[in-house]
Amino acid sequence: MSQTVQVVCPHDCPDSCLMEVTVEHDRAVSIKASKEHPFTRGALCAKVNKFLDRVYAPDRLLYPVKRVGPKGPGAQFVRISWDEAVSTIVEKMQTTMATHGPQSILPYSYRGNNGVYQSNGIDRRFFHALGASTLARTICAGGLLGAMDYSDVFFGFAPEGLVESKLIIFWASNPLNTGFHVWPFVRQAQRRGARLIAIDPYRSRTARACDEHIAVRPGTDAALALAMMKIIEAEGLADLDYVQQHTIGSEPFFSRLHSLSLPDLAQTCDVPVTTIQDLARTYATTRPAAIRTGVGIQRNGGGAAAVRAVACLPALTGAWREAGGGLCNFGGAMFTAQNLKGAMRFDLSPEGTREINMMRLAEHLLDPSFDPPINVLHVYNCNLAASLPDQAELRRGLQRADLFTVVHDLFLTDSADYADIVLPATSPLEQDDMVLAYGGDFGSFSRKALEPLGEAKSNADVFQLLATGLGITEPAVHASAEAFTAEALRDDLSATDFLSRPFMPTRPEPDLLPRAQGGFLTPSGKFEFFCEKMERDGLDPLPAFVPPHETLSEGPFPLNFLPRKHKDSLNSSYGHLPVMRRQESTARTLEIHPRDAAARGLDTGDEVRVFNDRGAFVLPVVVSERVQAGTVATFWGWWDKLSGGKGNVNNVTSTQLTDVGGGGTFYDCRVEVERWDGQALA
Ligand SMILES: Nc1nc2c(c(=O)[nH]1)N[C@H]1C(S)=C(S)[C@@H](COP(=O)(O)OP(=O)(O)OC[C@H]3O[C@@H](n4cnc5c(=O)[nH]c(N)nc54)[C@H](O)[C@@H]3O)O[C@H]1N2
Ligand SMILES: Nc1nc2c(c(=O)[nH]1)N[C@H]1C(S)=C(S)[C@@H](COP(=O)(O)OP(=O)(O)OC[C@H]3O[C@@H](n4cnc5c(=O)[nH]c(N)nc54)[C@H](O)[C@@H]3O)O[C@H]1N2
Ligand code: SF4
Ligand SMILES: [Mo]
Repeated sequence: MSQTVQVVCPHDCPDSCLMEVTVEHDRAVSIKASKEHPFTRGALCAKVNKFLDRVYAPDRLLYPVKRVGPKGPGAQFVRISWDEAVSTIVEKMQTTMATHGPQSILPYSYRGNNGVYQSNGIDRRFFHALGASTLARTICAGGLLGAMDYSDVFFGFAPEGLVESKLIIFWASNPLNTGFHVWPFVRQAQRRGARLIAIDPYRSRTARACDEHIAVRPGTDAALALAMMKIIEAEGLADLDYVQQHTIGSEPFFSRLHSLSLPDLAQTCDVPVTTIQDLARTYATTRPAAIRTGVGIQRNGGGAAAVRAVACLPALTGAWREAGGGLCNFGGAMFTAQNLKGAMRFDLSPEGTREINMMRLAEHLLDPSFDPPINVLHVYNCNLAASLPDQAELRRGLQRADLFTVVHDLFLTDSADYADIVLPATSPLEQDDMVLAYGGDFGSFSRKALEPLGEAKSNADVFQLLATGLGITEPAVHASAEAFTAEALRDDLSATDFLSRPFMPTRPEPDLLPRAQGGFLTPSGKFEFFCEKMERDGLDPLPAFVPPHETLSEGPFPLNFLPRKHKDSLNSSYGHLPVMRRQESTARTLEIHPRDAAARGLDTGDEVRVFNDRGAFVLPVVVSERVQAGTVATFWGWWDKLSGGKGNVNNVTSTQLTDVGGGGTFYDCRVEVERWDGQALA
C-alpha cells in the first residue's frame, strides 16, 4: 500500500519547501517537490533531493547512548534505555537546581530544525517553566537583529516583487546556493530587462550570474554604502520629497556625508571611485531598484552598522515608492506570521532570569566566577562542535569535568563526543510540526509520514518526558502540535485552515509596497537617519562605518578568511553523508589568489596549514581569481572527526561579536597560510 504525505523541509533555509513523501509499508520510497506550493514550484534543491539518504543513513543514531571513558574525539558510548536516559538527566537537573538553582541549566539550540512546534515552541516553554537560563540565539543574524532595534532594516518587500525590479543588487547574498527559490523571480525580472549586480568579496555562483560583480573588501560595506550616498546626495539624485515626508535627521546625515572623503571611503572598501560612482548613479536612477541582503554583510565587527548604512539607501532615493523597489531581505518574513508570545510563553520564565549569548558559551563555561555556573547543558538542533567559532576554546569549555552535557541529534556528531548522554532525534518525516517560512509569507503543517526509526524521539517528545520526570505539569508544555498551532499563529490567521490545507499564505497578497507611504517600524514611524535611541545608548546616532575587528588590521596574519556556505550541505548537517564526502577532494579546498600563492610558492593541490593565534586546519589550495588578492576562501560543513586529523575551519574563526546585537563574526578573520609539513595539528 502506498500513500503520499506532505512534509515541510526542516532546514534553516528561507524557502521552507513542501515535499511530497511517498510511503510504502512504513518506508519512504521517494520525495518529490510540491508543484502547487508558491515557492517550491516543483523543485527541491540538490541537498534535499537526496533527503532520504539522510533519513536512512547507516549512521543514524537509533537509541539513547551514554558515554563511557573520556569526553572528546574518539569518545565511546554504550546503549542505554530511554528510562535510564531520562532518569539520569532528571537527576542531574534536580541536583544542580538544589545547589545552584535552575539557572545553572542552559538550553543550547539553533535552527537545525526550523519548525515552530518542535524547535521554537515546546522547547522554550519547557525551559521557561523550569526557570533555566535563557539563550540569546545570535549566531546567524545577531548583528542584523541588533540593527533592527534602531532602524527598520529587516522586513522588506515580498520576494514576488523582484519580478518588477529593473535593478537587483545582491549585497552579501548568494541565493543560488542558499535559497534558490527566489531565482525564478529574478530570472523573470532579467527577461524583462533587469540588471543584476553582486557586491561580494568572493565571485560566488550568484555573482557569476550577475551582469556585474563588485568585489568589496570583507567587513567594509558601510564604507561603500556611505560613498554611494555621498555621491547620490552631491549629484542631486536623492528623492528629497520622500526624504522630507518619510525620514528624520536628513540634515545632520547630509552634513555627515559632506564630512567624509570619497577617496578614503573607496580605499577602505577597496573599490575604485569610478566604480562606486557608476554604482551610485545606476542605483539612484534605475527604478524600481531592489537590494537583497544576505547575512554575509553582518558577520564582522561593524556588521550592524553595515546593515544600517545599506538600509539608508532606499530611504535616500525613495526606492520604496515602487513595487520591486526597496529592501527585499533574506529573512524578511521571519516572525511576521507568528504569535511569538503564544508560541514561546516567555511569561512562564521567572522574572529576572538571565539571558546568555550563545556566542559566549565557551567563555562562560571556563569562567570560575560565572554565577550560577552552567552545570547542565542541553544541546539540540545544533552541532556546536562544528559551527561555533574558536573551537579550541569551545572544546576546552565542553571538556569541563563537572559539566553534564546532553546532546539530542540524529547522528553522533562532533558535539556528541562531548556529551554524557546522546539522545536519538527523529527526522521531519517521523514527527508532526508547524512550520512558517522566513523567506516568504506562507506556512504549512508538516505531517508525520513514518513511525520513528528505531527508538528516535522528537524534540517535543523529549521535553515532555523530561517535564513529566521533573513534575512540571504546566499544560502549555504538554500541548499537542495541533493545539500549539492555534496558540502560535498570529491572531488573524485561522489554525483550522492552517491544519487542513497543504500550505497557507500568511498574508492575503504579497506585500510589494511596504514602505511606499513610510510607516517605518521606528519610534517616529519614519526612517531615522538620525536615531535618538542610538544616541541614548551611547552609539553614533548617524550612519557610520564601524571598522571590523580583524579584516583591516595589520599584523602577523595578513589574509582575510571567508569560510562560506556550501551548495550541497546545510551548515554541518550533510558533512558526514556521501554527497559531501565525495566532494572532499574537489570542494574542500582553499581558494587563493595567484599573487598570494606565488608569494608563498604554492600551486593548486598543495596542502597548506591555515592558521592564526586561535588554531589551525589543513586543506589543499586551489589557485583562483574568484578571490581577490589578500583574501582566501573555503566552504565549510565537513566534520572534524572525519577529517583525518586535518581539523575544522572554525578552529581559526573568532568569538568577537558584532558592534550591536552580539552576533557572530565568522567573516572577520585573519589567517596566514603555509605549506603543510605533515605535522599533526596541536
Ligand atoms: N546550501 C546551503 N544553503 C543554506 C545554508 C547552507 O549552509 N548551505 N545555510 C543557511 C543559513 S543558516 C543561512 S544564515 C543562509 C545564509 O545565506 P547567505 O547570506 O546567502 O549566505 P552566506 O554564504 O553566508 O553569505 C552570502 C555571501 O556574502 C559574502 N560575504 C562575506 N563577507 C562579506 C562582506 O563583508 N561583505 C559582502 N558584501 N559580502 C560578504 C560571502 O562571500 C557570500 O557569498 O543560507 C541558508 N541556506
Ligand atoms: N565557518 C562558518 N561557521 C558558521 C557559518 C558559516 O557560514 N561559516 N554559519 C553560521 C550560521 S549562519 C549558522 S545558522 C550556524 C548553524 O550551526 P548549527 O545550528 O550547528 O547547524 P548545523 O551544523 O546544521 O547543525 C544542526 C544540527 O541539528 C541536528 N538536527 C536536525 N534536526 C533536528 C531535530 O529535529 N532535533 C534535534 N534534536 N536535532 C536536529 C542536525 O542533525 C545537526 O547536527 O553555523 C554558523 N557557523
Ligand atoms: S531550497 Fe531550502 S527549503 Fe527548499 S528543499 Fe532546499 S533546503 Fe529545503
Ligand atoms: Mo544561519
